[in-house]
Amino acid sequence: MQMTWRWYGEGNDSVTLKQIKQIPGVEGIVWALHNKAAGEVWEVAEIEEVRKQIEPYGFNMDVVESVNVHDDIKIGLPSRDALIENYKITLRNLAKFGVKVVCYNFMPVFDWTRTDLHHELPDGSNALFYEKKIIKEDPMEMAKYIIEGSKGYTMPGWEPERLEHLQELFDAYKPVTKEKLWENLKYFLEAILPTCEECNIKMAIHQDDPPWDIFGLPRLLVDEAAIDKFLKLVDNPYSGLTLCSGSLGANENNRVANIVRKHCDRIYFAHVRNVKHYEGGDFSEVSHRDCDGDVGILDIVKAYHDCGYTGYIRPDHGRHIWDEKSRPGYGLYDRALGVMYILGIWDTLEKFDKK
Ligand code: DNO
Ligand code: MN
Repeated sequence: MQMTWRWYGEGNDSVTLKQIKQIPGVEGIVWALHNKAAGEVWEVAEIEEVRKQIEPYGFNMDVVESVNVHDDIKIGLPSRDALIENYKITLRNLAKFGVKVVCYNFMPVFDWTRTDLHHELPDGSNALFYEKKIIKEDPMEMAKYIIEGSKGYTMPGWEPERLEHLQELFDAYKPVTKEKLWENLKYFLEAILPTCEECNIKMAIHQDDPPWDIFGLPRLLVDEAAIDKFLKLVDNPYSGLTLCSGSLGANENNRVANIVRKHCDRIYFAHVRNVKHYEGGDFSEVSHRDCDGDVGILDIVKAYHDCGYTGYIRPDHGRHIWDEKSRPGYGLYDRALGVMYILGIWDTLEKFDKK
């Protein structure tokens, strides 16, 4: 496997490349053009700017997270074809820089949703928290609540420009049933996969977070059965998974290690994150240490190791510790501990459990 680190870019992240360089084992920066709205072409000159920042540190830029999919594509509007053409141009431009994996998601309207971005854990650290009863029926109210709590950082999918059109967006989604959303996902993949083959870029879908329907919007990638269905929907090796243990793990019935063992050859990017369950479906993000949460981090990393996983991996969100001020879930310290924990398990398995 290859250890990576998600970085939001110069001036857009509290963590510096110099700091990342000092974390043992990190080989690649997982990056994106975060100023781009979904549907816009990523121009070569803009990608070149990022390359100039990353390469002097000796990191690869093989993985992009994410090239977001425009809602018109998810809804299946006639405008989707032009937007898909833009997506293909972006893929071709990324290929010029050697990009190998593009992470994306197919969640309607929002990326991940939490109700508290600074929930205090018993040890005094803060973490992202989801409490079912706080999820407001009105997504606009929810958006306000989240923006206030995010301390100035814009969360992916919750950008103020997008939220201005929230009601229109919700109206447009009204006819989109789960079946329709699957069809639209299939349409999107069938349209872009020839370009992926030509560019040698693997598409890696991220699961929905939380893995159940919210605000009346359908959600597809929520469990093992849905992942099985997805991989059969378009059975092409250029379409695979970003397997996110934290997103799936929010549902206590999901056994992520089983999914790793079953689909290892179609996993191109691994997100390792731990989650603790509370009564009634509430959950908190916690440290990466196995016993601090419920997703089975040791089983998951062992499953990757047993399968001879050679893809990209990263710690996912971290807690906020040691008074760090950072983008929610994306500080330096706890994610660096996550890297060391994952590498600690991996190195131990390499040395003592060689098959
Ligand atoms: C949460 C994060 C996500 C992810 C996007 C990918 O688990 O990994 O925000 O970046 O959903 O498109
Ligand atoms: Mn993730």
